[in-house]
Amino acid sequence: MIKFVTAGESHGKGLITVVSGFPSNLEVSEKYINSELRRRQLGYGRGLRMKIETDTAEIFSGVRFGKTMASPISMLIRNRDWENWTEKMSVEPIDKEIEKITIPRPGHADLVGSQKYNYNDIRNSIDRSSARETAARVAACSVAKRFLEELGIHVGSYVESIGGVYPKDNFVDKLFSCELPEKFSAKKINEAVDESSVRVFDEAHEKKIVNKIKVAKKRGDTLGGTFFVVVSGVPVGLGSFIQYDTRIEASLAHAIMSIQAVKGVEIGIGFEGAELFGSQVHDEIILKKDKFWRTTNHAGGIEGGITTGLPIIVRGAMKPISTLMTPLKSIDLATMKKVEARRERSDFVAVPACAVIAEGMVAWVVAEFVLQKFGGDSMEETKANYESYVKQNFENVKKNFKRK
Ligand code: EPS
Repeated sequence: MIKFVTAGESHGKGLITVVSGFPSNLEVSEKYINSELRRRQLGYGRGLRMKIETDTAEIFSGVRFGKTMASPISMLIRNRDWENWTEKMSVEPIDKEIEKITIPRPGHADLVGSQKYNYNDIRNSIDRSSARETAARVAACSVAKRFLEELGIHVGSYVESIGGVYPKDNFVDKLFSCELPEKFSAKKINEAVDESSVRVFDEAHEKKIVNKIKVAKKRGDTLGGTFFVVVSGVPVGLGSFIQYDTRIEASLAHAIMSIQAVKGVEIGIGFEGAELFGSQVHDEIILKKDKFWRTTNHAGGIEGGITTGLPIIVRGAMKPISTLMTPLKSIDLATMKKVEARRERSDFVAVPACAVIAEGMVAWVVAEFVLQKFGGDSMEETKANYESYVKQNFENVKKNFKRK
């Protein structure tokens, strides 16, 4: 099965990821991965670090003449900022006195990390818990995204709200209709919102959000928001109700919740469904040419832990970044006295980046379930298995249930 690990500190030499389990003969390029990395770096409201870095992945292994060899793919993203941290983040012990960080920021991993790992310097908590790690994730997940594209499965994402600023036109209804309007097909979503400084559809909404971010900046404050991830071209039958850990929405929720600062996730209409009658929630079954379809997609493309063939729709909520320029109260661990939390260079808003990361994580989960179901050591084998299943699925149901 596919796996990835990441390594690296935010202000260390760089980030590394090792990706294994993908079939051979999948076309992968640094150019493709780097364009995903670029998307993660953008967004109005990011801090100065993004001006220092131009994240690029160097493929170290696993790819030859532009195609995977089925061997582990390893990648390195160097931290340009490292040159400013060679002493503070030195691998070897150094003679010089390095100032220790002793004041934890509320909401960050600073305190709990230090309590758990017996650190004597909060820097150790900061550097690995930082969302800088997501650069390595995006690199790893872009292999999954590339893999899915070969099967006609596309993943897109957009920002729904930042700091409670939602679009005037509530197109969420359209998102949950049975046929995604062209605007909401995964590919189109990215084409449309990647142009926007906050990854939203319309300019009026973008302006309102930018103004809200300006207010946050002025206050020395930060903002969170909500985002959607949409997967189109999904086959019926990924995931299963057989065990708790085989349900695809459980894995999707895990993937989204694993992203730094994410505090909520919904599949389909999620929490809204809890307030409605069953008749208002469930998607009626209809026939559409040679497949089963639904009149709506409130289920977000998943019933009984299994994909229905309609687009997968996942919504996530990111809390505001916890580094505040107008700090909250904290305790100095060196004196145990009440103090203001530490200020540190950071982002004011990172919801647009979070949506891109979520897109990658969702692609990873879908690729995982595709490979579990269809297997294959080479792309040719995976594609052949996939295509024969997709072709036969509807006919099999008809054959199995036909009255004699
Ligand atoms: C990030 C790099 C970090 C932050 C951000 C994400 O850079 P630095 O801490 O050096 O300014 O911009 O991380 C956080 C907000 C956090 O709380 O850790 C990145 O590459 O995405």
